[in-house]
Amino acid sequence: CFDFKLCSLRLKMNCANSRPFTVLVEGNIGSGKTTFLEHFRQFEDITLLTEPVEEWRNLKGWNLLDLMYSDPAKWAMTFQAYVSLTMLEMHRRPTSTPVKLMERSIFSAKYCFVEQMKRLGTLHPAQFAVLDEWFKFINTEIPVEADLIVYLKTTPSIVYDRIKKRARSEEQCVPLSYIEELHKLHEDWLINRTHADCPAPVLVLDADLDLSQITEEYKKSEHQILRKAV
Ligand code: DGT
Repeated sequence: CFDFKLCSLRLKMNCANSRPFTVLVEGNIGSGKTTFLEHFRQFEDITLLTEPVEEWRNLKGWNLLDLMYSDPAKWAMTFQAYVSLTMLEMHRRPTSTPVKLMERSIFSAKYCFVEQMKRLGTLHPAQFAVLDEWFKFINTEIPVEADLIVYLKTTPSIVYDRIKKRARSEEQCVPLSYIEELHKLHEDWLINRTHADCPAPVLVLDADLDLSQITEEYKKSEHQILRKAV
């Protein structure tokens, strides 16, 4: 298909430019992004960059994730500013391998989470405007490369149950409606393409499957992520 040919072309160009083939792993909260990255640990020549949640939970002793969920109107801006910084650092981190797999991106932070906070009113329009200007500056002035997006598509009620089961303390107050809205924002960005800017072709996987079946689903992405595509 067209997307696959585009990926192969990008991979060949990357080899010539010696920058890694960069894959962004996206999906709702609890869609299994970390498990997906872990699946690729068995392969050589891949750098796995998991999301810096632990940094968000402990910045000089402050749990910004908890502050954001406990009092979003007060802390959303601070949290989002730090998310942007840590994400940008991951995008720019040099890697010595030909493939780089990254959990989330500055794009999902902007198109899903910041958009959600704007709609909910937890970000004041002026705060949104500042984050928007930062995003535009980064997007035009700092190279943020992406060659493929893997979208772990899920049903909101299924990930909601997973979130309840894993019981991350900060997320206990997250209602199903929040997950449903976040799902729509991922769909708008990656499937309906409502933003002009989707940085790479999108491969959609069924991430509703349970752990006993998910490995087969993940395998469908191997040929596009590993160098078999060259
Ligand atoms: P996984 O492996 O798919 O279960 O991934 P999660 O759920 O551990 O990771 P993720 O990125 O979906 O979410 C981690 C937590 O951080 C979750 O409570 C949502 C929150 N989060 C992640 N990125 C952002 C962001 O840009 N803004 C806001 N407000 N929250 C974010």
